[in-house]
Amino acid sequence: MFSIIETFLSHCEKTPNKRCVVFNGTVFTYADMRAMAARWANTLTERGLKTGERVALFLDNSPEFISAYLGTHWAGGTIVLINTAYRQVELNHILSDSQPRFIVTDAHSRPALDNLKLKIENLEFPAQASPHFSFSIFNSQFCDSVAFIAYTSGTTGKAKGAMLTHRNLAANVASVTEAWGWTANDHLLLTLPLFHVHGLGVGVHGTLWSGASLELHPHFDVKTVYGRLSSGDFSLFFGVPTMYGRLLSEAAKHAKRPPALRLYVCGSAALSAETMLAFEQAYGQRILERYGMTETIMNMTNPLNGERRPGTVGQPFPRQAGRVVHVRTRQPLPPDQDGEIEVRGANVFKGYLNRPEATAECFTEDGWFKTGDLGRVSADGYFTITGRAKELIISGGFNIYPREIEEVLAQHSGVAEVAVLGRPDPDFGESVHAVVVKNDPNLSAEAVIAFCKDNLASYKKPRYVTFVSALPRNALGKVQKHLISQVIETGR
Ligand code: MCA
Ligand code: AMP
Repeated sequence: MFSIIETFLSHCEKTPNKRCVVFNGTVFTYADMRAMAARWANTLTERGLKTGERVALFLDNSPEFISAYLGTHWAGGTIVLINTAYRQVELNHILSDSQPRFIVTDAHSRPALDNLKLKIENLEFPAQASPHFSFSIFNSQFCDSVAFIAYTSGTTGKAKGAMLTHRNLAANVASVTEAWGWTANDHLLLTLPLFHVHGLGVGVHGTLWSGASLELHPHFDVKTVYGRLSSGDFSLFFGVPTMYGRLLSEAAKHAKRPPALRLYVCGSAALSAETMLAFEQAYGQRILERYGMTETIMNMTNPLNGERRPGTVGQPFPRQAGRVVHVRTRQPLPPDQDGEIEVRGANVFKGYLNRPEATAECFTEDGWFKTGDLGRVSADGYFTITGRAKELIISGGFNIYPREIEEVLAQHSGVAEVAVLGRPDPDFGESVHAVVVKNDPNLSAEAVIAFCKDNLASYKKPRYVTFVSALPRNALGKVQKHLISQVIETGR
């Protein structure tokens, strides 16, 4: 099995003049992207990057993100993905845990790094790769080395670095491109951030694997996206439910619907059956919903041809398996019974960086990965996600761990106690609600929100803050979050 970088390079040989990435109206062909990737590989190697050493990307969407990613792999390095919204708390943790040899950033994102105590040396970027440049680091061990580390949390509040090997990525992209009939003729409109697995592991990998092309946007802007979809240039669009909700509202403002795409795909959070059916009315096409995770990339999909069943995430991708087990006995359950979803396949990650116990805990003895998602499977094999065993808020497709916000807010001198929970939100699906017991009678909701924003990524800040006199606790002193809504209602 070949890696993403090897497959990309073979497309560069065969179709050098084909468009690969379009950004801000500029077309980068496969040959252009190869030259850019080569410059990165060359620079990193000349600067002493050794096989297996880490390069962190702290970059927004751009062709440079993709070329630095490919160049690092070409030089034998491992990528560390970092959301550019992250601030001091997240950055300190990720950088000290992953110890990258280099961090690649730009003028826009760099100020967040300047607050950290890092020894920064600016890297001169050569105009082009040296003429003697020739890399061929690929060997039999390459596919089992770590391609990227992406941070994702468990219930502990501290993010863990999920390590995915080149083999994991290749196995999954082969399954995804097969299931969705992705070919070199496809052109994808990609507005998802590349520092998470949806944008990178599905959008970019699928494109490079198929020898296809993508138009990359720095950000999802609904008016721009609607305009671009109306151009008829695209065959594929991938988004999170928030994006589809906004596209629905946008369509209501226009008399004419955009021309048909080959495929609209949705994931990262649950797509309501209502949005799915309303989208079909407005755009004339049924969205294909699929289910993934950072640790496994893509797990399940509704079919390309066949019934796309609203409210379900479909069936395992080719060469992957899924099952539902009892949450305590861990025994497989018959159809239609609720339990925890487990998955298996060559796509499943190698483990969490520096955390052998957490890695051991998330696998069964016979090698199934415990997703922490609750659900059931129908007699004809369609999986439905019904809830989560892990404590997690998914807001607009971004994962937010209540524990991380609680830990930050607990450090505020005006906060005596705090519990953070998800609250339904029409735009983001769920949003963050902080329930606070004050130490300081003058503490305001605005101060609570500002304190979060100073320390964490802005999207994690509470959208709602409620002050209460006490939090409900059980006999062991554990906060009982399911009772908090009653506390809020009675104001006790
Ligand atoms: C932005 N803001 C948010 C969110 N996004 N607040 C809560 N939830 C969010 N998701 C806040 C910003 O912090 C900022 O606050 C303000 O909104 C405006 O920022 P802007 O970026 O302009 O926001 P937006 O246009 O509303 O962004 C919405 C979005 C974005 C386009 C839906 O959240 C997004 O790109 N989501 C995709 C996430 C994703 O790729 N997830 C995949 C994870 P302030 O102004 O106060 O600073 S991978 C995964 O889940 C697995 C593998 C899978 O299955 O795919
Ligand atoms: P992440 O850790 O960012 O990779 O997020 C993965 C989580 O997103 C999964 O464990 C699910 O809880 C959730 N998720 C992804 N796709 C879907 C979907 N189609 N429906 C419901 N939840 C989803």
